[in-house]
Amino acid sequence: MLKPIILLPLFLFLLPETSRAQYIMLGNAKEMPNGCIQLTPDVPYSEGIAYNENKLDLNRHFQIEFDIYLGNKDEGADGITFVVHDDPRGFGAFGNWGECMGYGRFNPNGDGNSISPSIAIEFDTYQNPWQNDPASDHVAYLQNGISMHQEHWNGDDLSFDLEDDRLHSFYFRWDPVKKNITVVLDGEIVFNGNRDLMKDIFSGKSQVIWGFTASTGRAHNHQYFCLRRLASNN
Ligand SMILES: [Ca+2]
Ligand SMILES: [Ca+2]
Repeated sequence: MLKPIILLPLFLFLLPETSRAQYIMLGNAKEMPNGCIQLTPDVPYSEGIAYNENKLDLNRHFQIEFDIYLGNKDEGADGITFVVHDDPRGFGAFGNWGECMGYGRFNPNGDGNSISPSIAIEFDTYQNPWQNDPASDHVAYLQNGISMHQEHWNGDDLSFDLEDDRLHSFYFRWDPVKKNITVVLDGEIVFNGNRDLMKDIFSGKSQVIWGFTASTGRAHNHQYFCLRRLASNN
């Protein structure tokens, strides 16, 4: 077990956009009475996306903390992605349904609809062999609308399950000096990697859109997210 991460003292300044009504929502996304944002209802073939109105600045440190809910049926689908993008469609960008979770495309080598340029963290609750998914639920780092991944995190547990009718705490941290991404789920590091996002992904741009995508297919689950904290060293 990895130890919980101690927050860096840099993250003292709360970003202003913490009120609930500042998401641009597509598809089946909508605000819930409790202030959380639903991405998909518990029905087949649903897709929902919610983007924060305020872009991120990749020149700054930031840490984005949310709770995510992935449903109450282990046989459900498909999962949620946290996405950071500069797609030419801007706040209207979306990817495919089902295993692509509203983010990616079915064929990694094809040019089907997907969100790009981008990075994403998927919280995947349904095994799709075409995307190289393990039998368990898992987390994976994705780039440029490609849902297929070579690596994943499931805690080395083939019974790892995120559809347990619970909120799961998650944070995404960006360090612009070290060019480092850290993702923590329920207190464990599930991704840590160095990427020069501005140079290698976003063609030098520092202002990028961020939010969440989700979808269902034949199998389905209620899926939503709730803000915990946004912090930046502005
Ligand atoms: Ca599951
Ligand atoms: Ca999947």
